[in-house]
Amino acid sequence: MTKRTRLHSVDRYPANEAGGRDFAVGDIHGHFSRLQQALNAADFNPERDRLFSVGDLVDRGPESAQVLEWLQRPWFHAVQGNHEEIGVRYVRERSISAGHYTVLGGAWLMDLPAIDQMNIADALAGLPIAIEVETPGGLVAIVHADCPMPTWGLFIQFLEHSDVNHREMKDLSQWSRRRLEQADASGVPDLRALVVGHTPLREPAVLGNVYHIDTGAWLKDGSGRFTLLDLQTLETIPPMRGRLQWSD
Ligand SMILES: [Mn+2]
Repeated sequence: MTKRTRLHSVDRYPANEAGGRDFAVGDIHGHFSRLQQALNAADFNPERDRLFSVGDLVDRGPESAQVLEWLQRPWFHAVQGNHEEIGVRYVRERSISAGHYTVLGGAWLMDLPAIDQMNIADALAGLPIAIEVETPGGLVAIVHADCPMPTWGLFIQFLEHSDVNHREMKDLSQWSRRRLEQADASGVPDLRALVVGHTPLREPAVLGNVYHIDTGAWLKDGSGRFTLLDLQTLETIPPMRGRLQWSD
């Protein structure tokens, strides 16, 4: 009864030694064609550049089933978002109802043959909660929604070593909007930058050293776009209008 599978917590990447660029991108939600267009516009070079996703690769958009293809690309690395977590729960535990999952954009998965559902659930379950990337300016970290502890080091230590309240900490890291709601600009002291998505914004928002980069490329009304954050320069493509620090 007490079967406990250790969470796949953190993947670590050394600095880009191919001389290329490292980008982070916000929530994709099944819009891989739009993502490819954004990469083309940035002259993304798959031989040298790397792309890190804040998660929520699937649901809502029309191309969610391409997720396995993208996860196999050697230059593409993603953390697990709350939508990946929900998909895994639907396939493995049925702990979310079909009706609820449909509302969240999961019909594409429910429509697939069981074997495909299981393969996708395996891939999504294997995604890390956090990614760390070394850059010349210091450590940059990526998580779907937030670092829910006072320091990154404490959070990672907790993810990797603690058995207590593990679930709650993971949920906070994938669901929290606290920093934006409270306009909390205190940042994460032991990182150069933390990059998150989860909350669609008209413009990227920087709160302290926390970069919120989901600019709603997946929104149905077409009002959004992908923002690519260069992890070495912390500049965005397209460029931010001014250097947006959050204000009220
Ligand atoms: Mn999300």
